[in-house]
Amino acid sequence: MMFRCRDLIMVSSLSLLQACGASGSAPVAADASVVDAGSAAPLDVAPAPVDAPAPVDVPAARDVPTVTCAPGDCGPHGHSHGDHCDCDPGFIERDGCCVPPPACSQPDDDLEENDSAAQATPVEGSNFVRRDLRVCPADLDVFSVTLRTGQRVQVDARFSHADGDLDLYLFNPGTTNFGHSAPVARADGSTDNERLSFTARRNGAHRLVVLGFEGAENGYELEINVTDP
Ligand SMILES: [Ca+2]
Ligand SMILES: [Ca+2]
Repeated sequence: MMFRCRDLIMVSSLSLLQACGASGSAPVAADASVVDAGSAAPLDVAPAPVDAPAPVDVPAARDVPTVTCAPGDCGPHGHSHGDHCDCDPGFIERDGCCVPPPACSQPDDDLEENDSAAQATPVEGSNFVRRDLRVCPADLDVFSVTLRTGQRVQVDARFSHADGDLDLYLFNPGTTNFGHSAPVARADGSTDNERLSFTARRNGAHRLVVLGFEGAENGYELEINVTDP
């Protein structure tokens, strides 16, 4: 069997190394193709093993139960209402079925819990501004804006639509079931920010609802201005 000296880089046989003069007395004729194992790292040697990366803790996936809906019935967590599902609190509509929402990606804002008419955050004064608010999936933000007949309210919600589609709805005083009541004003576009304006026709605490479309989540800034006629 014939060996070339560079083949020896791949083996560890002492006899073969000696045959090529690696430790013998007779020099080996220069050969540009031969790698000198004694002075340079052979190119074919496998790289030193790298320490395996330390395991990383991965949060357990949220355990969302499967919900099955027959066509048109919205499933066990809601019921059909016109062309949409009226889902129970804490559920969102997906393809005609009320299902549990995904988890919020960030902590909610410090006005929580303000998810219902009874829990509404009161808006004081003629100019109200908050810059650190968040709508979590299936979690309304409700504000109470007391108006006198003829007063005008303008509501601005500022956010990036690409991060989550938020919408605004304003309801008459006394409204508690937002899913079954028609708003007196709404702003539900599909671009950045929403603006809603309304002139009160009744005295009382109007309810402003900030809602993520189909369970959308997003942070937002809210400004409410009330002006006299
Ligand atoms: Ca919130
Ligand atoms: Ca919107």
